[in-house]
Amino acid sequence: MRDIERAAHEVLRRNDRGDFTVPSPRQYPHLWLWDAGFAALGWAAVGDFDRAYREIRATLRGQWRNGMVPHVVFYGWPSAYFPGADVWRSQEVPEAPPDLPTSGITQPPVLAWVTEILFRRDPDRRRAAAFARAVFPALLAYHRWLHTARNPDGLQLSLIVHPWESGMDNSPLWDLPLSRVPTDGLPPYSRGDIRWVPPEQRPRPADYDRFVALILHLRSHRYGESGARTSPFRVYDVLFNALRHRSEEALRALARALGEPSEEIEDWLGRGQAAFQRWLWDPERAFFLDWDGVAGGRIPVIAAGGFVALCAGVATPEQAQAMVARYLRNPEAFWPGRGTRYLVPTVSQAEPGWEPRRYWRGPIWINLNALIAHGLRRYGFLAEAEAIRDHTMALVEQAGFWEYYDPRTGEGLGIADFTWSAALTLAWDLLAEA
Ligand code: 9WN
Repeated sequence: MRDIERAAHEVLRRNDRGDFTVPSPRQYPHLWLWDAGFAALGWAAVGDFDRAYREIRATLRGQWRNGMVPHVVFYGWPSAYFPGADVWRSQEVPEAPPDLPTSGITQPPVLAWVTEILFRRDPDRRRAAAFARAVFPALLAYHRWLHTARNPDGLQLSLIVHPWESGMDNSPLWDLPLSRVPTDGLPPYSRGDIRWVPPEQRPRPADYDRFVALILHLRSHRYGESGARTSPFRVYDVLFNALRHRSEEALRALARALGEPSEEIEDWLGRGQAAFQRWLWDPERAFFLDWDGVAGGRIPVIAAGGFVALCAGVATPEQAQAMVARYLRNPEAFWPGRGTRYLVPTVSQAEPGWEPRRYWRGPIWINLNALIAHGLRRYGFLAEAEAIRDHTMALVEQAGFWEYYDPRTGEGLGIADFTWSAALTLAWDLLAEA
């Protein structure tokens, strides 16, 4: 093991709570959905498949009866985290687990993809098959929910109703959609996140007001379909749907390996692929853009999440080529050279909303780097994928496992000893070979 891998393993061990890994002991002391997926890959990369499987099971223990997998499972509640279980109040909703508080929204659907990687890589084939067989129905139910409850306009893409469902909380992508969220009469609340991280690296107060207002709206509809339909924030996000699609490729592979029927999954894949082309590809800008479900049009913001479409294979080779040439390799947008030194800032520098030190508005995140590199490799852009890997390893070696990094200096930002930065340093190749 290289020194950096030893250090990464140590972060995982410190953040390990037995059945799940906290993203950060202080800032995020519970289980988060996509963090758990990345953590499971980290555990597998150090050979601990049993521990990886426990991570997935702990995530699915939070699953609702309607299939939804919540973005937070509040193991270890109470804590200083805001908004906590007392705000979400999942236990007042009949679909939620009665004995385990959770949030009422989801997060990028990485679980089936991760499960399939674990299944394929586990040297103990009996253990792998037993695990895959045990979780397959829950994963299928989750994707069925994504295709039904979250397909209110019939676009065949899954709707997100809160920026937190995208995982990229305060991205400039949401500036316009969030501006429509009313905040009058919002009860007072106190944020926990700015106790540990400078406020200028976190979302602004106006964003938090809208995050909270959206929770209260969704909660008043018991997080059900009427709340999604009437939500003032309704977006079809590229990253979210790309990970849905990639996970459904994985589900299909699992179904075949387990001898389960796969027609329904094939059908989802066909619809998803067509929907990416019809709604999300913007021929004029030559990029996959999010669709604003309220205004009925694409959101003209170039953000790194667009490249994640490549890891789902939903772009044509020509589209991938255009995205790489026009944006990735362009130093006015994402490529280093003019202002930045490292790949991949979360938002193009050319965007007026670009802020290189503020959370999802410009800094580099290791999980996006891993997903983008994987997608580039899928389309044969090997040199670009390798450059992203080199930059990522340089960032963690120089600064440590931070939550995010300044693309101009490589300085670590947010919270230190962040789980997925460590886990994906270990699991980079696991994901890459998927
Ligand atoms: C809200 C846990 C999560 C990540 C998200 C990241 C951040 C939460 C927060 O932390 O979001 O879900 O409190 O800011 O944006 O991607 O999963 O690491």
